Amino acid sequence: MPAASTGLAGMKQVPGGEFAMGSEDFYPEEAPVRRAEVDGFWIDERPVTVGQFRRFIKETGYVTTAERPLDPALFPNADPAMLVPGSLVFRPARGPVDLSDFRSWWSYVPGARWDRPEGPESDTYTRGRHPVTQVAYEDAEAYARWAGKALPTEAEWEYAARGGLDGKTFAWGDELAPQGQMLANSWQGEFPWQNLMLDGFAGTSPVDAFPPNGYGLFDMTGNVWEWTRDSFTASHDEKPCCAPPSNERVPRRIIKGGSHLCAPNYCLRYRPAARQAESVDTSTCHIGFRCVVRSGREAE
Ligand SMILES: [Ca+2]
Ligand SMILES: [Cu+2]
Repeated sequence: MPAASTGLAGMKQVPGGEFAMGSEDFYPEEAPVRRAEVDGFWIDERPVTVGQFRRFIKETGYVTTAERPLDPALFPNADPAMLVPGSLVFRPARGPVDLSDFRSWWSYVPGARWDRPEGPESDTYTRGRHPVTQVAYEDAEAYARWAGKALPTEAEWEYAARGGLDGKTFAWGDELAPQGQMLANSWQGEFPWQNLMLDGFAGTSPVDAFPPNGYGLFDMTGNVWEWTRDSFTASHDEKPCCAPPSNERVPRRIIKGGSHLCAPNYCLRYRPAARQAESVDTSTCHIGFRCVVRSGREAE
């Protein structure tokens, strides 16, 4: 079927099938490895970009979660002065810090939003081809609805990320950097202070900066975490992750793929099996999303 006329431009068809979901080699929340099955679907080749999101905002006037006032009931311990629209911004530490205290690198920045991801002084003029960030779950859902699409389930996302390579650690095989070549945007060096940028990027990267996986999908690993529609229900303790800890007063969804903040000394989540809980109202500078279309239905 002609993709452009059915709203499937920029998407790839992923055949249905069965695969080994999860991993037993890294973090407890990924285990056990189990057989999972997905029906065929279409998925965006790339994360939704700042440019695409800008078009959505222009056409709909949509106001993102980060631009709305906060509900004090959800943040009983917060300084009232901080209950103003804003979002979480990563700032590298000056040197080694206690990795159990995320406040050493996450700051709530009033005025940070999708087009000013680091706060009012920042902009996205040169980042139209970077993934949009500072989007909460509801914002991703609103975009998907507008585009006639939907958000992926975790199984769909992981199946797509594996690109047909069943049971491998990474989306491209079992080695992080084959022949020394970085194949995704993560963090090399000691998080959160020493960003060696062996992959060429300190923060986000253009959505086609790294080779696609076996299904022709870009950035299924690293760059930005991606929202899935599945709720996070595991009962294990949360292990340290580059994503800010979730607020348990708020429903949580699963994010996948890891980000430019995943580092060997802290968060080995640049893998298809990796997963993390995130509160639906949280937006940060390293969470974005991509959409799916199932059976052509969402695009009709
Ligand atoms: Ca990087
Ligand atoms: Cu991480």
